[in-house]
Amino acid sequence: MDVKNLSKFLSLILRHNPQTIGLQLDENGWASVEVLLQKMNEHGKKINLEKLKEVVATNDKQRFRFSDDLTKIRANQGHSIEVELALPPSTPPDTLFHGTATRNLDSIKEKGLIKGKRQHVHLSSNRETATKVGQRHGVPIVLIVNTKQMAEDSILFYISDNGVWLTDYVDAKYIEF
Ligand code: HQG
Repeated sequence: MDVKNLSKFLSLILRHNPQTIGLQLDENGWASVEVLLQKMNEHGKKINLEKLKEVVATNDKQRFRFSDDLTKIRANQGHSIEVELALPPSTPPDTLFHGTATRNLDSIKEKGLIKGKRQHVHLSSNRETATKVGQRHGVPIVLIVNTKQMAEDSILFYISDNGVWLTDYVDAKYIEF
């Protein structure tokens, strides 16, 4: 498997489906590096520590991180399985961006931004990134979120280790369409 496919597989098991290879994540989303390598190899995904380090280091969005002692690994964000990332709340910039597809607009106007299958609503710090996120779903559109007002209304925000802003829900009243 090349680095890109290994990275996609890691996203699958560290965010959505660890049981695919019989892996267990702890409550904070960490997997043992030793067990991960063993289980991946048992399931035909040939990888060693050196290769895993390469996947983590070269990932375009820095989706994964090792614990400081290199014994554990987790995805920085994007989980659908329940994990407690234990990130401290952070004060967001005055505005953040959310990239989506135009066909979602009516529903977002009605219901706001909901997390759906994921653990958080994801917001980007710049338009360019948000446009790319939206493109994954169809014709992209970037919504501007009044995060200053949300923070003033005591809504909590977290920033993942790879710079994605996370929150639970964005009411439509905070969105500029
Ligand atoms: C939309 C990628 C209708 C929402 C990115 C989005 C991100 C609604 C879709 C990360 C809605 C969910 C997450 C509503 C929200 N009605 N549609 N009320 N509320 N939506 O993939 O934010 O490459 O779960 O706009 O970079 O697109 O995987 O979330 O279009 O950080 O590392 O429902 O995934 O990172 O889609 O992307 P997703 P997302 P990775």
